[in-house]
Amino acid sequence: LTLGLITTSLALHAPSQIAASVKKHAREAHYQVLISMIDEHDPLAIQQSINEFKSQFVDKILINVPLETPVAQALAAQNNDVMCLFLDVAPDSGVFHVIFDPANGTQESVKRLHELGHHSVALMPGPQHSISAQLRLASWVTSLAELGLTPAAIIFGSWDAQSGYDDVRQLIENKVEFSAILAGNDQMALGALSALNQANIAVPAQVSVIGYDDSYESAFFIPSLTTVRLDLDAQGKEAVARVLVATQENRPANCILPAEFVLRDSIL
Ligand code: IPT
Repeated sequence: LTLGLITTSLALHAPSQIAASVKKHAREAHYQVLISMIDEHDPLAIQQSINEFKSQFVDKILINVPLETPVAQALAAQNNDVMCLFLDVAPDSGVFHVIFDPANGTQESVKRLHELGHHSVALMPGPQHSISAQLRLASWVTSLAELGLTPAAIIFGSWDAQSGYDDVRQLIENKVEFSAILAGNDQMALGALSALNQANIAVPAQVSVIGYDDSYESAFFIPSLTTVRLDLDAQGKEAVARVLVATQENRPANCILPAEFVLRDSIL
């Protein structure tokens, strides 16, 4: 009994935690997991991995690769002889999925900053090619607009600490005025904290920072990081449970997990 997992780089926070969760919950159901790690920009690589799984008679496949709706729909349609469940697609994609709500934690982050009196918020989403980064960005922008605000700046990153560091250096260099930063994930927020510290900008006294993910380390950043929690173990568990019982005739409902705001010391 084997389950397939197609994932982007396991060096990143979420993919590694999701893989660990999938392994654990699959084992409890007496399934082993075959992992195929691919380059995230390449839909052909996903199809190749699916073909390899098929040739090994693996017919239940979890796909944790950021996919825009047309690509996800095409993959699902081309592979209707196996059961594919998607972990990084838009809520309205129409494909079988277990994902996080891209709006509730992002809305709450903007609301909290506004309540604290912030009007100049710089947005540092993850990579532009990631559907989740796009959806989080869209939700920040909409939430700001509802309060009559426009972002002080938008600079994309690449999920890693270096990109958060580089983004803040760029804001400073371009003399952008900002009193708060919304980062695409906690690793980027860590890089941002480091660049702010180096520029003698105090967090949270001068600039507030909010991350996303709630990685295990985030409570130990200096200052401890306010963020949005993704329960990645719950995502793996729900995904395994759903894909294992799914048949072409009887597919369980999709699942949208909440992304919860976590208040710590990095905002004021
Ligand atoms: C998303 C994480 O929030 C981000 O930090 C990064 O690890 C990314 O995954 C990698 O693709 S969470 C994902 C389930 C949308």
